[in-house]
Amino acid sequence: MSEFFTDVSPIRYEGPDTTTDLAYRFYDPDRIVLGKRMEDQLRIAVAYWHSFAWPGSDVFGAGTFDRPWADVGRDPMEAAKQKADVAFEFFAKLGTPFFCFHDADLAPAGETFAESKRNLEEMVDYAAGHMATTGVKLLWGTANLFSHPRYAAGAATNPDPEVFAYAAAQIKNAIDATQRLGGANYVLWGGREGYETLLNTMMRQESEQLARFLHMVVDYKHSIGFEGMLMIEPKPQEPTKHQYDYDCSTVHGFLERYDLLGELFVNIEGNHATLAGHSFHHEVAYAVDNGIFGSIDANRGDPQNGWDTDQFPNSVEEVSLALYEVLRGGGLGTGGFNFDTKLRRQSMSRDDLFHGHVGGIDTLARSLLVAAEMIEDGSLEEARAARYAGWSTGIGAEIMGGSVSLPILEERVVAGEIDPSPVSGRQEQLENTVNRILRRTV
Ligand code: XUL
Ligand code: CO
Repeated sequence: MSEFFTDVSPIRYEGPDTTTDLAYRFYDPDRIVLGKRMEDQLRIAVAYWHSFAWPGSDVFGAGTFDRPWADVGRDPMEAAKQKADVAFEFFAKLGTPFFCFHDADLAPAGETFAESKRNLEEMVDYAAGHMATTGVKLLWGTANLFSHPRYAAGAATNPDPEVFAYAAAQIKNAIDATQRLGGANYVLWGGREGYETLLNTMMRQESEQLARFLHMVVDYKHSIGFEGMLMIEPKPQEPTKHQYDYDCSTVHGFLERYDLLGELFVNIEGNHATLAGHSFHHEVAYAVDNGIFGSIDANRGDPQNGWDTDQFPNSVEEVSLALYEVLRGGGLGTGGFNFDTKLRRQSMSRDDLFHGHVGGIDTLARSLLVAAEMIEDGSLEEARAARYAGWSTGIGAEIMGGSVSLPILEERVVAGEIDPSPVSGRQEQLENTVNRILRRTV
């Protein structure tokens, strides 16, 4: 097997002052942060699709990247094997512990479903071989239920039950592949589970179908003893005009409505949060506070574009705030940080893939150090707790305990026992605290 990234040696931690371009300045896997190795706090994964299956095409132009396995005319299984060789060379040189994949990234579709299944099984065995030699593990697997024309009107939410059935067969095999590779979790991104126009859409019917599909997935997971989390990845739109898994709060309501809470969690993507009009911080805080947090797709959007640009994360402040919430909630569990990131189309040198990941990984590492310092410093938490202190005693505790009614409260207000006075929210002071922690930590 010949080397593909001939100009790049394994990336090492060299510290903040190194002059080596492709080196980690902050990602030091063995460094202990809040009692755990940095590698185990972050659980970083590389996404197979954007980095190896996507040729750098966009809606206006063809692929620009140097990806010989994408050449038409190649034998599809030979090409898939070369792609896997290169992907695992990349994972091993980057030195990160995990990868993530869609069934369609790993193996080519065959002429029939049975042939596609055989291709996937063969490629899963092939990937298992690479995993054994490199020690790279699988953070999660997923099924591509959105690219093939049969899924143009959705998979589980398709008006045609035969498409639902086909998607069910496909997802079963993708879960089997994930289990066979020892995957820590399984993800469902509802790429086209939404609509283009309400004129042809029965929304209620489609939600019932989606719930049925998810119940079948949950039942199957239990029947085969798969122990990882099942996760939904919220996204508000793109490719469809409106997607049902709009954001964390919408997914939470859906899970509650269809009795799926505790079975499904969320995989939160930075750029999906901003597309939904939220901050990344908001989405993570919502999920952690409501017990549905699962994992993260690390990336960012471009403030001038309204679409999913999937850029490498580079804002330590943005990621620190999200990581602060994750750490407050007890850390990542079986989740991780998956680089669901695309190079820009002009980044066509082979080593650009390393530059993108190394910078993104150092951003996560710096953010972890900042978030850990926010926890250890404690002043943000103290201020938040102090703001709500009134709810644990006196009138606050009585209200939440359910022992007082509107008339009782009215009586007390009339009697002058209750006379609230506005208090400062201290926003600027808290923002300054964040900046001071950022500056003194990294
Ligand atoms: C699409 C997206 C997907 C999912 C996996 O926006 O984020 O790559 O992460 O299907
Ligand atoms: Co994603």
